[in-house]
Amino acid sequence: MALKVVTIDDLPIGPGDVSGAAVSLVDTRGLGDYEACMGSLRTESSAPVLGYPSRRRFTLDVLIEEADRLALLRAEARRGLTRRPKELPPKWFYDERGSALFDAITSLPEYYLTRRERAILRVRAAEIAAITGARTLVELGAGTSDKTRLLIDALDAAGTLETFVPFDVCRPALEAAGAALLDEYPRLAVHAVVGDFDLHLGEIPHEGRTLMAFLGSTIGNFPVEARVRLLGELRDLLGAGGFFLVGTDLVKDRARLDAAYNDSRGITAAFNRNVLRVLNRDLDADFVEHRFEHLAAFDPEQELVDIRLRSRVEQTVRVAALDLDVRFAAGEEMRTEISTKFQREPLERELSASGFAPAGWWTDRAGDFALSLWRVG
Ligand code: AVJ
Repeated sequence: MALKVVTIDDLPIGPGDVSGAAVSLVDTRGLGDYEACMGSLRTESSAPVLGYPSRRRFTLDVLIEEADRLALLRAEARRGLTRRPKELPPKWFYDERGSALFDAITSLPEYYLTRRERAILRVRAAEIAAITGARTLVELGAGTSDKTRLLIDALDAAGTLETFVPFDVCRPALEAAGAALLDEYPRLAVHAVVGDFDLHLGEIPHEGRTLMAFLGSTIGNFPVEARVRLLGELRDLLGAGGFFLVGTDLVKDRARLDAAYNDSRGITAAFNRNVLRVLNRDLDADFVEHRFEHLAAFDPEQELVDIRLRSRVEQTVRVAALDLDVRFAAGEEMRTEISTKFQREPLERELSASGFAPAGWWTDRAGDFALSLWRVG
């Protein structure tokens, strides 16, 4: 499949967002393998996968098509833009450009999360493989399954792993990752599922001892009620004996949290404002990016980083696909994401209440990030 390789120079970032000198400091090696996803009209055909020699080991279930994706965006945008305070769900950040911007974030000096999680996985993957003995590895929000290779390696070496089930809303990423994994692991079957968290979790296939991984502290995007609901669904899906591995960023010094979401190069601000471009393109809206300011601050009460866009001026934005005019007061804030920060005991209580028993808790040396393993009791 002809993968489009996105380098930071290709990113249509305006001069107001990021200075050229700053951009060149970002490690661009990870910026590959992106195709259109959530926020884009383009979907790629599955022909390259169907024509792949190892196709017998590759299955792709498409549970959400482009028309469904657009219907979902319309519904969620209408709901978010007409409620008070306004908000937009974070999943709409991740079109091709947004995914590339997030990848750039993971290389920023201020953004420690990805490096810490990878460091933990490097040290602990073999232990996780030994405890779980998993035959099926499911990955929620798999994307290109970059860090997951450490887990696959360990489970493959242990000789238990038969099937990898990456679940994501981004079909091209799953196709590309699937093809690469078939080459790298000749014994592995890949059963990829294109779907949405809110709609299709129940349709994730899993056979035998299953390990479900939810990495990157993506669980921090869920408000507490939705998170508890999700945990219950995952427990039901896994059934007794199933394992859940989750990456969680930990509560820490406020200055470091604020810095991680307000990087000096403005990449996070560009990532945040990218949701406006997605609405412009997919819903025929006329947001002007620089009329919105990026805000991110740790809220110590709720223990989350609250990420918003603040209207710099009074303005009315037209969203033609919704036949909607959206008025913003000067200074009005619209939430675009929460990034919850966790502590061990409350997290243990929450998972126990959802039917999970602790089976492992690992942090990096600095205690910044935790990877924890849970068994359905
Ligand atoms: C991908 C949801 C884990 O919350 O840290 C990074 C997204 N937003 N910078 C996070 C994000 C702003 C990220 N997650």
